Amino acid sequence: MGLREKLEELRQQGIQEINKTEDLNKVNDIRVKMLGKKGPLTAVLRGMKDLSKEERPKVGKFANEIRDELTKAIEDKKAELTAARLNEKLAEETIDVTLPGKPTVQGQPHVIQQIIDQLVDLFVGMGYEVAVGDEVEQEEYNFERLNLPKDHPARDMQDTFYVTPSVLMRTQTSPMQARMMEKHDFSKGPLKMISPGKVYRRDTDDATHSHQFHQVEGLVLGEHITMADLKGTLEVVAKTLFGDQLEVRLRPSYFPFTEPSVEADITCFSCLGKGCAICKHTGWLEVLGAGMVHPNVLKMSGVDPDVYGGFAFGLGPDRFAMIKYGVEDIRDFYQNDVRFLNQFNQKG
Ligand code: FA5
Repeated sequence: MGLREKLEELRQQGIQEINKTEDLNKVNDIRVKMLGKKGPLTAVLRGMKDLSKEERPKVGKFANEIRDELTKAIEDKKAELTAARLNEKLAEETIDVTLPGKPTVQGQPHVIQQIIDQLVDLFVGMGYEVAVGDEVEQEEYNFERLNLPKDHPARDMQDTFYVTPSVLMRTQTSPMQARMMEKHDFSKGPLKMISPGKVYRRDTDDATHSHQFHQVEGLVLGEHITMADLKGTLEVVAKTLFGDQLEVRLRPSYFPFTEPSVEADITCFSCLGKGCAICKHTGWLEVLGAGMVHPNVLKMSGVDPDVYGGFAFGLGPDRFAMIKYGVEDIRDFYQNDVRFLNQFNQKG
């Protein structure tokens, strides 16, 4: 067989092999096999030295044409198979945009935080500033500065978690009274502040007591502020949160840092005043303590009690939430049961 025929045979064989392969890796093998240094085409070209001078350029030209043709066929095949592979992949990954989406679970503020937010809105609307204190507090601010010297029997009312002998988990938000009044400049007007936050007590947990709960402290100090202002303010709070259905009563009480002192009760939501286990058969639920700020407290924070005075209160948003939503056990707020908490989804 002459070189020409051999070349022609290689061409046909090559084209056939390329055409029938469906595997991208094999296309590369074919290229190496046909056109590589050890391949038949190179071998044929090596044999050209035995050809006559006239034949050599013709066969050489033919051989080059075949190499170009095979190279092109290989490149075309490669492109075809690459495109096919891509299309296959795209088809596999097709997204059905008509499928319903997965709903994103959206959280919401805790129900007690919702009550605090409502209270903050109400008081900010009445011109109060909001001050947030630390949950870890110095004993001095939590007790001494509130007219509760060491060994004062009233300390027993708030059994305390101590961190060090002089640092504790605050038992009330009242330390913020002292912290705010000691830095207030009365020449710029009265002090009106609320301070929401968590407090801690070694209380035995029951339906209305938790060892960790919330308070919102309120303090208004200035000239000519009376108990009537306190009563009016508390009535606005009760009306805003509970509407007109539930009654509020003020009852004389005792706090070392207020004189006179009161506690406010709201009609028990469960028995509507008849008496039940939740209200310990009194018909009322205690929601806050309040009073006119004691002169000693003012003096200790550098405020002249002969010129300035006013009222303070500390209310329990946990109890507010119980009353507003008819929750019979305060501990439910702290168990993180999403089924319970989702009932208070503001978005409905
Ligand atoms: C106080 O803590 C005073 N600091 C309140 C105060 C402030 C009086 C300013 C005068 C002037 P008392 O211990 O009563 O007071 O608590 C206030 C409110 O916190 C209670 O009315 C109640 O709503 C809530 N509370 C008290 N203990 C608990 C508890 N263990 N669990 C849930 N709520 C509680």
